[in-house]
Amino acid sequence: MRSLRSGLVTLVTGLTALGALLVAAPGAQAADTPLRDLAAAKGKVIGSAVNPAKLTGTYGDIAGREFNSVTPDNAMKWESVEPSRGSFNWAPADQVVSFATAHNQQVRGHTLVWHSQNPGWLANGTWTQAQLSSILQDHITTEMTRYKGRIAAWDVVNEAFNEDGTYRSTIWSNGLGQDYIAQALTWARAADPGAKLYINDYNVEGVNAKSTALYNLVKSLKERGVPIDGVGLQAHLILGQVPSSLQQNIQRFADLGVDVAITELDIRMQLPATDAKLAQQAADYKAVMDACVAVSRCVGVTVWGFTDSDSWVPDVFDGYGAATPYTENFAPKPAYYAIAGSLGGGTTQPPGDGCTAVYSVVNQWSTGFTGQVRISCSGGSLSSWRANWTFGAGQRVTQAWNANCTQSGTAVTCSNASYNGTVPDGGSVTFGFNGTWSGSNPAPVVTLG
Ligand code: 9MR
Repeated sequence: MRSLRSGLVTLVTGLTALGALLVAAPGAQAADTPLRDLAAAKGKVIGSAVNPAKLTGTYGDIAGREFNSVTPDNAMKWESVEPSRGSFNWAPADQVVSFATAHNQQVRGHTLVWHSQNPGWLANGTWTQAQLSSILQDHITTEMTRYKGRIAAWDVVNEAFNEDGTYRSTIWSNGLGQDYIAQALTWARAADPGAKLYINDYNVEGVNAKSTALYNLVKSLKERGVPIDGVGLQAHLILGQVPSSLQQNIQRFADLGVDVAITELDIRMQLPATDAKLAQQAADYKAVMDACVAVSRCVGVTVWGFTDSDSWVPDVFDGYGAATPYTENFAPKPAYYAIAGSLGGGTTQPPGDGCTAVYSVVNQWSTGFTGQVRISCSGGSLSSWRANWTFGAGQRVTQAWNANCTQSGTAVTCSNASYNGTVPDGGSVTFGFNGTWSGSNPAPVVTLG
């Protein structure tokens, strides 16, 4: 048994009628070596989609520290950059590019030619083929020229195929014919010859009808001398369903002479997240990472948002979430350590590995509340513990039981009592306290240390 020296744990908000309970996060801090350093040592990219409005504070710190590539989640899409014709809004996209420059990161440009998130003026307009062609060429040229030299890779064409491998019916395929893809790539090369040009899609991670259609397209583009540098496998995956042919599929694209990138990785689960599901998710993340690491032309992996509070999944898949490597309170999840492990960092979860702390409010009245912290271990153990947190809204602890608690300013430290320092593997310890609050009573992030 070891004493837990450090460990970022957390959580809880979402009280069910003040009923309590909540999520557990792994009892650990980020591994010593940031993911980006591990990735760089392997010559790989580890990236995240980022929301430019959030790139400050803890979110910005993690984005800058852990990743060597960023992809704007929405800021470079057509509806974002040209909401009305001829009127451009580059500010959010600029923010991402400046952040990347400041943090010595690559940028993946996303995305130039898509059926979705196009501005109304474009989607609802009536265009001749010639007009549509010149609108598309202008768009590609304008956006790529603005960021020329600062974008490592562009998702030039996004989601061109149906699940059965036929071409998706879109404003582009309908208006310009299937060769819009070759035209777009050719215009893109002319606009920024230094950027790697990708075709990106989802449900093309394993060998299947859709990925085979993409394969055949890339093969024919290469044969025709159309500029194409890479294939993006989005990888919006479901827990326990990493395709077994992932590495084989990456390899067959690589063998065509193009790079491959995992561009939008997330692995969703039915909520609530449990330890077992988080362990499965870690194994799934590792499988994806390992497949990329194993193929030299797989340039790297980008996650589609790095925290669970920053993921598209809960908005789109009812009852699903927890798809990213960090909890919504920025605690690294087992998936984080799986990524680190695959990149050669070992699965170096700090002491206290397997121990989690859960903060909850069990009762609340006009000026006071009763709080509880439960420390549980599964796959680890503790011989002593200390739980630390900062109250964010002026709350104060007035009395505690089953722990010795002190508060200085906003900082609270609770250490074990003489009789409950031991938390065996598979066991748990709970302590409680009364406190005061006014205005709001948000749940703090708890650090075990
Ligand atoms: O993360 C994006 C989300 O905020 C948008 O609402 C959504 C709209 O389609 O697009 C999300 O990103 C998508 C990406 O651009 C292309 N592949 C699928 C991603 C998830 O929907």
